[in-house]
Amino acid sequence: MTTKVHHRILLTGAAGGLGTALRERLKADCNILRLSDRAEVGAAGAGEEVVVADLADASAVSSMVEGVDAVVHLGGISTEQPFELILQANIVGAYNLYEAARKHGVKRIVFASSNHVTGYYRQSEVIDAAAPVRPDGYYGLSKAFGENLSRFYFDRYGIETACIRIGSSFPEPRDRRMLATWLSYDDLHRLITGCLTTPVLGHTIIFGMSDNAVTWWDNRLARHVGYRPQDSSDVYRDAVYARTPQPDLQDPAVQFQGGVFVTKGPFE
Ligand code: NAI
Ligand code: 15L
Repeated sequence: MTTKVHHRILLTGAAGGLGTALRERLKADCNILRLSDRAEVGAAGAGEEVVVADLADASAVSSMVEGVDAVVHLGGISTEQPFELILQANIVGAYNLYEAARKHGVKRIVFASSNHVTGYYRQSEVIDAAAPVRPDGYYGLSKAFGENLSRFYFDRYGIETACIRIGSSFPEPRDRRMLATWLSYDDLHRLITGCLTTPVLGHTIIFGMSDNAVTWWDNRLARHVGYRPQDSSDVYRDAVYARTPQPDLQDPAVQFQGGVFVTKGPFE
C-alpha cells in the first residue's frame, strides 16, 4: 500500500453533486475521509466519518475541522441566489472554516472556487490566474471573497490553499458553453490530488477544466500542481452541436464566460 500524504481529510459539501462524485475517489488520498454537510450524507462506511454541520455555525465548524490534516471545501451555495443566502453559507461559512483551520493547525485546503469569479470576461478572451477578477453576481463575488480570504490566511498564517475555479463539472457537457468549461469528475479528482500532494502549494489559483480543445483559461501559473487532465469535452462536441440551437451572439449568456449566470437577478 502506498503511503498517503494525509491521514484524515475533511470533505465539506459531501451531500452535493461533486461531494457524491468524490466520496469514493478521495479515499485513495487518505486513511480516513470525514464527510460533512448540513444535508443528509448517509451512514459512514469503511474509512469514513460523518459530521453534520452548518457552515454558518462557527462552533459546529470548529468541531468539524478538529483533527483533520487537510480540507477539500466544496460546501456552500453553488448557484446565483439572493445575497443573504450567499452571505451565510459562502462568506461567513468560509471565514468560519479558515478560523477553525487556524485554531486546529490545518495546513492545506482545497477551496472550490468558480469560473464565476471571472464570469464577465468575454468568451473571445483567454485569461490566466493573474487577470483581475470580474465576478458575474453575488455567487461569483462570494468566491472572490474566498480566494482573498485564503490568500490572507496564507500570508498571515501559512495555511496553503488551492483555489480551483471549477468550470462545469458534470457527467457530460450540457451545452455549447460547456465544451469550453467542462471538467470531468475523474479530472477534478486528479486536480484535487495534485493540490493535496504537491510538495509546495503556496496560495494558488487554478482553473478547473479538462483537456478541452476550446478553452478560455490558461493554467501556466499553476504548473507546480502537476495537473494533467486526461479527459476532453471534444468527444461530446458533435452530439452537443446537434441538440443545441445556433447561438444568438447578442445574448449576454453567449457573450460572457459566465453564461446564464450573467442574466440572473436582481432578486427584489
Ligand atoms: P451542490 O449544490 O450540489 O452541493 C453543495 C453542498 O453544499 C450541498 O450538499 C449543500 O447541502 C451544502 N451546503 C450549502 N450550504 C451549506 C451550509 N450553510 N452548511 C453546510 N453545507 C452547506 O454543488 P456542487 O455542484 O456539488 O458544487 C460543489 C462546490 O463546487 C460548490 O462550492 C460550488 O460552488 C463549486 N463549483 C461547482 C461547479 C460545478 O460545475 N459543479 C462549478 C464551479 C464551482
Ligand atoms: C458553477 O459555479 C456552478 O456551481 C455550477 O452549478 C455550474 O453552473 C457552473 O458554475 C457553470 O458555470 O457551468
